[in-house]
Amino acid sequence: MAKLIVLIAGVALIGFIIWWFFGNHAVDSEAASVEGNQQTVAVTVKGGYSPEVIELKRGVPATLNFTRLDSSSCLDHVVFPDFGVNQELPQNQTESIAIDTSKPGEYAWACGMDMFHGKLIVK
Ligand SMILES: [Cu+2]
Repeated sequence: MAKLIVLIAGVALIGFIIWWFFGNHAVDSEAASVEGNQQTVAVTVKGGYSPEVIELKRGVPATLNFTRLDSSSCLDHVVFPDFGVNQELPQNQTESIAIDTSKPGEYAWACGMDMFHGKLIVK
């Protein structure tokens, strides 16, 4: 009986480890929720970007709401070179950034020093 419990606990632990490493955490990706003719995604800035990959629907006006919780000055700007955006992100405030979704493709964004990265996928 004790052996069985150990076995079950072991299997559960292995399952948890597999989920932890290979589950949804692996790529922190999110598709925008479309409401009417508008899509929005909330991005939390804390030691990086969450989600760091965002899928947008082509042709639907998109707004990204960045909220910086991180106190590091490294993350106090977010830059979208393809859209000519260099937005300041004051700590504990939400800044909205409008994204042009007319052209499908992949668009990278980064912090002001190009150390932390994220990606938009318009399709
Ligand atoms: Cu930085």
